[in-house]
Amino acid sequence: MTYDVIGDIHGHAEELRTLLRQLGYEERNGGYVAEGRNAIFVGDFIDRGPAIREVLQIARAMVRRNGGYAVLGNHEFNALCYHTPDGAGSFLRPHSTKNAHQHQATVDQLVLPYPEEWRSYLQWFKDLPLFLEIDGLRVVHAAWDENAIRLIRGRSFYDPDFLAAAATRGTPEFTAVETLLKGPEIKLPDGQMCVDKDGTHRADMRIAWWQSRKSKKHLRYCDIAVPSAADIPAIAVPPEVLSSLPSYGRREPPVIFGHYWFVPNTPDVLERNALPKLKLRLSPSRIGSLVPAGVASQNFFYKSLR
Ligand SMILES: [Mn+2]
Repeated sequence: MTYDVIGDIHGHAEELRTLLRQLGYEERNGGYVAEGRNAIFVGDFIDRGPAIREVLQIARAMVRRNGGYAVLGNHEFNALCYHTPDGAGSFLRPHSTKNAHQHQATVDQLVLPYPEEWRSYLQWFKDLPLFLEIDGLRVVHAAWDENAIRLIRGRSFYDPDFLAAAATRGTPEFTAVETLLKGPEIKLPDGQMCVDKDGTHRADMRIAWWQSRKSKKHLRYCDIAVPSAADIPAIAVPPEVLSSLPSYGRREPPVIFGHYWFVPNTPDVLERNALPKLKLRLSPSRIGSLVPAGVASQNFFYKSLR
């Protein structure tokens, strides 16, 4: 079986269709099929783009009828929380201006005009796993972390208590789900701030969890930040912080993830224009192609662990 891994689509159905056709898939039963091939979606189907409903129709059909795979993205998790009452007059994800803005395209295109259908997608999101292992390949939306996986293994968002715990900052469930779907972060030293891609000043930074840090005792904040930016301090990370960070060993199975926006030449990460290399580095029987889907600025990444 050849797997086609498809990254964060975010409502870009036209690009998704083009991509599937390019890969040799043909439309059938609302989804797409190709002999001897299967799609793996890494989550983030909704928000942003112009054709969110269509993306969900295609992806769900492919997973349900054609044996495709999908994991949950942080945008789907956020939507579940956004539309679930918290029992105290609000929702598990508050309807703040920022949260509403992030989810607006989905609300306009799907939640309001097709409420029944939208409810069926909320149910489907609950079916999606937070992590997957297929044929020696690992798949997760943002970060593979054994501690997080151990904690949530066997649990499902059909369980309202689990969903509520995962939406409540400070619980172990919140931390685990946050790590898998958004990736690990640490505080910058001495109250320093950095500016993220949206221009927001932040006191914490995302870390490159896919690094193997085994033999590296002395790393600076700028060495482990993702994306690396000029305003991340070149100060040594204290050993106790370093040892608490998730990392990914070189001997662990290949892991595929989406979510991140990388700058070109990020070390150890292959980007879309490195596709020919990828085929050399991973058996083609495992992965047919590794392709970005959706907006050009959000690429899909694969980390070779050899
Ligand atoms: Mn994401």
